[in-house]
Amino acid sequence: MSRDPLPLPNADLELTDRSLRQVTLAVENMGCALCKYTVENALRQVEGVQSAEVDMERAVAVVTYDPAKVRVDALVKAVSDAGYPAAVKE
Ligand SMILES: [Cu+2]
Repeated sequence: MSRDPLPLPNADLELTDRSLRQVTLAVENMGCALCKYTVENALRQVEGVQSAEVDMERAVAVVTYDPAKVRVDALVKAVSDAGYPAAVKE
């Protein structure tokens, strides 16, 4: 884990830890704040997930994960198992 105390100017656009990857999942059937919470929570409980943020307007979940610990398939499955059909967004 890197502990750089100085955020990069574009830290929100850059992954500070190069071993991590980011994927955007298209998520169906999210209708309210509880859905957002449920999907984010399902993803955050998967080992290897560093962060998960749902954007309700775009109907997506943006997930930052460690590819050495978890595969994208498992992220899709975690969301689907929580009741929200999901797929990797191209
Ligand atoms: Cu809901």
